Amino acid sequence: MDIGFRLSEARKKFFEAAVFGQSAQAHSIIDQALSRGASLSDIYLNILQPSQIRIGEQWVNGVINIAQEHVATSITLEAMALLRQKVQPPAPLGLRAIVTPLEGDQHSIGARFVADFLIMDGWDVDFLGNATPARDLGEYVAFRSGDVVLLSSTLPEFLPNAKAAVESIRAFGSPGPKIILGGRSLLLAMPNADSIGCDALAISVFNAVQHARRLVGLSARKLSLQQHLDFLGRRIKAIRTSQKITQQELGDLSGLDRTYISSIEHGRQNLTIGAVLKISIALDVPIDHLLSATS
Ligand code: B12
Repeated sequence: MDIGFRLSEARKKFFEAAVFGQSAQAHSIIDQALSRGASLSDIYLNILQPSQIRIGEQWVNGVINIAQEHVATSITLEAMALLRQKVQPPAPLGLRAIVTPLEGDQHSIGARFVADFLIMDGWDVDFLGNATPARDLGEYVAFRSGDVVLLSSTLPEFLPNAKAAVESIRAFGSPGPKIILGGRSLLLAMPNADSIGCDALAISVFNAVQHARRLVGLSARKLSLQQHLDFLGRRIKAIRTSQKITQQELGDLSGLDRTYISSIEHGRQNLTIGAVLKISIALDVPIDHLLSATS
């Protein structure tokens, strides 16, 4: 990537264009990032996702209103549609994945991310953009002979709908497709895969791809060290912010420097197992909760 180009600058500019409805400006920022060497994955995870999270923070704090959230979300969706046209998937796998938000959950962008990362991995993907009622989902999956179904859950209150979705899919015959449940709500409430009846739980898009491959008997694509560090950093940040503690407070609780915490969260620190352990104790989560999703 062009060393003069900074994803953080593109992120800031994209966010500002999106919340003010400047669609053409937002798209040219994405084009510029691409032309300066950013990968599709960089753009999704380091520009679009953080921009959506910032929208959520500003919306909750009353800095932007719901109309600005709507226009920004729609500009993000447009940017993703344009980026999808640039995907050059590897050889098609000949396998179909069906991706949908859970019934009741109106958040669809995370599901769209998962769908697009699967496309980049060579899957045929049916993306059901809206929260799909369990019964209709079961019928659709059977009709399309899906190999893997990925259910996306953002709000924990709709997690119980995962069980109904799984039962409906399984009712159409055995063994049926493999089913993966994932999304932001799993950071807040880790359900039991067996009681829901799904084959895997996962949080990141990389895990979505890895589990989907594993469940259909394909070898998992190895993640690079940088992808592991990026994921671990995002995971720590998500748990820290969900607990409403600052980087300084996490530093104090774990005995690590605030700047060190900041570089971990940005995926710039190749940290030791000892440091991961200190952070897991400070956040009061098991160490494998931080590491498992990266394995
Ligand atoms: C845009 C948005 C909306 C839009 C959604 C539009 C759309 N088409 O998606 C609208 C306006 C509809 C909306 C509504 C609501 N929202 Co809202 N929303 C957001 C916002 C700002 C962005 C969501 C987003 O696009 N994130 C970016 C994506 C890429 O991230 P992601 O979803 O986490 O997905 C990633 C991973 O989770 C993972 N993943 C996702 N799915 C899957 C699936 C599998 C299988 C796997 C492996 C991985 C995986 O991969 C993705 C890439 O890394 C978030 C803020 C935030 N922090 O996310 C709030 C947020 C999620 N919303 C929130 C709330 C409270 C609501 C409402 C209840 C508000 C209200 N009072 O009405 C309603 C709920 C309506 C409903 N029934 O669902 C809260 C949730 C709080 C909580 N309890 O967790 C948030 C966090 C805002 C906040 N800070 O309070 N929202």
